[in-house]
Amino acid sequence: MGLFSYLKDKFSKKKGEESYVKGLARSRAAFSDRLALLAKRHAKLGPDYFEELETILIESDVGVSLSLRLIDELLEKSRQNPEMTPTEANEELIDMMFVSYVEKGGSIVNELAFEPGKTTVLLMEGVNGVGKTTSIAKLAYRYKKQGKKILLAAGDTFRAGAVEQLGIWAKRLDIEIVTGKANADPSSVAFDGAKKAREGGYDLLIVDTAGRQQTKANLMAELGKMRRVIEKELPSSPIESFLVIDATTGQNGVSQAKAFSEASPVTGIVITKMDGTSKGGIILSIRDEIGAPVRFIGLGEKMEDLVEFDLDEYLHALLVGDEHE
Ligand SMILES: Nc1nc2c(ncn2[C@@H]2O[C@H](COP(=O)(O)OP(=O)(O)OP(=O)(O)O)[C@@H](O)[C@H]2O)c(=O)[nH]1
Ligand SMILES: [Mg+2]
Repeated sequence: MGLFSYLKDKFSKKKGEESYVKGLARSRAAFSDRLALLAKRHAKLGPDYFEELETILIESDVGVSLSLRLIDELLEKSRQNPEMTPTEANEELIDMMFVSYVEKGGSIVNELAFEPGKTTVLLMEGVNGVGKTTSIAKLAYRYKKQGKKILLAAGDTFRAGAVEQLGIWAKRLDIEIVTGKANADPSSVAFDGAKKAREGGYDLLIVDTAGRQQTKANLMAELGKMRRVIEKELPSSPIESFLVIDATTGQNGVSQAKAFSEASPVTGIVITKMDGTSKGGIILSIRDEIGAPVRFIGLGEKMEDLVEFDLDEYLHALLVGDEHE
């Protein structure tokens, strides 16, 4: 049984996570509906079919290189099986998308790991405006609900208002926060946060970082320094760094993310604003270009609007939606 039928079957029995289906509604309309229409309009697989399919993939932000690889592979499969219909080809395509994600390897555990007696540190990185601070609030909310003792560090001292914005979230979530003065050295804030986390026995320290700096080199140097300060203060703590990417920025966001991941180690990706894009293929493209696993996705502005990434749920929501409800 192909993945498409498997997903349909699986989710018709167990209703898929609603937020996924809702959050990806625009992407589904742009991708799945177009695929279905394509299969309807073509009785046979031919050059027209493949050309249109390529356009759909690229327009859905699957990325040029992955799109071309998928098309090549599908062409090869259709040569081996000349009887293949467009509907079957579409189903093959979904299988191949699944494989392309999985074959990048790595852990599929998205949740942060906690070790007794240690503070897990999470650095949130990404260019300005992508949703770092909001995602920090969402993750803090998530782990607070799980009973974790959480500390925030307002390491974005570059942008006026950033400290205050995180402070508002901290208050709303009733979580402690460490702040520095405006234009303070972000590393000093990271240091204060790490020290307080160690002394206070916190389970999780989440550090906000600036998205903007005078130059990219400055930004990267700053992130490196923050990390070293934390490592020194919390030597045996697991440190994660999540790169936050705005789904609505498309391939531009992908190349920004690539530059970031080349300059500092990234252990996971958070893709925000999935609710605001019709180009849901960006998840596959990011995974293909950056390699790091997508750990969480943002589906709205509220603190509850963050879900753990799940490849099955994602593909289901993108392709099948709620037709079984
Ligand atoms: N629709 C939607 N909006 C989001 C999501 N995540 C963040 N936003 C919005 O995006 C805007 C920017 O979010 P911030 O969290 O301030 O982004 P940032 O990366 O911290 O920005 P800087 O601190 O300026 O670098 C805000 O208006 C958020 O409400 C999401 O998943 N969906
Ligand atoms: Mg911010």
